Amino acid sequence: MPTRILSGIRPTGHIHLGNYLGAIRSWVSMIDQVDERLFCIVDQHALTTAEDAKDLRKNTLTIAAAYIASGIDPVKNHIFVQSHVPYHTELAWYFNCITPMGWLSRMTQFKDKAGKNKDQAMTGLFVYPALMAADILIYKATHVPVGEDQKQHVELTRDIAQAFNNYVNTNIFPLPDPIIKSETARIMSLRDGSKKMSKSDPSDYSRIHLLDDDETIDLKIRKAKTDAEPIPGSAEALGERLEAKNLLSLYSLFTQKSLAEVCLEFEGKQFSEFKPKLASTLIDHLSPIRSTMHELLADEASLLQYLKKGADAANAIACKNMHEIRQSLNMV
Ligand code: AQP
Repeated sequence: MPTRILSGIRPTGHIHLGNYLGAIRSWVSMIDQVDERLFCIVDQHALTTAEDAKDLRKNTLTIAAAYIASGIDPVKNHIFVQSHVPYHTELAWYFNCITPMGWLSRMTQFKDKAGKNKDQAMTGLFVYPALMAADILIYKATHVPVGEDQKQHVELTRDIAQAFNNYVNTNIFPLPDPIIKSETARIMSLRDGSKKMSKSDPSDYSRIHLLDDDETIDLKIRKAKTDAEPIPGSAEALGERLEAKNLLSLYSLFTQKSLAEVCLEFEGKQFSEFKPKLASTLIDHLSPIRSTMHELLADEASLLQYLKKGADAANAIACKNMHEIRQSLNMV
């Protein structure tokens, strides 16, 4: 069977280093190993949390620019906006009809985002994993590269695919495999090493945005939380020093050195000495991406053209699959 990957990012705020390392950079690394690649900007998912829906247009275009600037060629890959392919929401409805509420109630993201008062949570937030399953299965994607936080949703997608196959008594959908790279699975907040870096964290200092200028990157790294201990000579000796481990891991990810090598390189040094090195490494890597993003965003017509090309290709695949799905459901 040909391999096809699908993944996406919600346009809910400032795209950050966690999205870049956990998602985009890992997609780029697998482009040559997969037959077909679809990269979506999942704008309909942004509507599940109302406060994130403002600036939807700007955020959608910024994520498209981030994909391209990070090395996803819009000619060889399909980059598109979820709402430009209406088959996603159609398939999500069919999935809603065969997905027990108990499965959705178990999703930890729903529990986290709905908070204590679940009765007041919106239906869209509750059924969002069924739409995510549709995003993946409408293309019969075989692999889904994601960060650790999305693993549970990909596992649910497999359950939904199997339930649908059983319902129509045909193996219409493949059971997609999550691809999670352990080194980048969870990039942590710069303010609290026990929390993942996230767009919804109220503190801008908790994350590096892909559009941050050099001075801001430098400032955020200088202000990043650490401890008073010197850097140890081995990764094991970092123990529970979560913030220290996060910063050293970031350096390791951008220098292609192992965490053990980084610890040896800086053994006995204070973080005040390490932080400028980390900041300049990040700036060297991120500033060309930022410049390209600005160029792409300044030429909106070309960016929209790329998204149209991606949506046309995605619609063609989805239309063919939807025909088969409707037939399997005995629709006229
Ligand atoms: N901190 C992270 N480390 C590694 N990977 C991450 N991802 C997100 N944060 C990290 C991965 O980025 C992809 C797209 O994420 P998303 O925007 O669709 O949803 P999210 O996981 O909810 O991201 P945020 O930043 O935390 O958004 P908010 O705050 O709006 O909920 C996914 O593959 C995700 O794993």
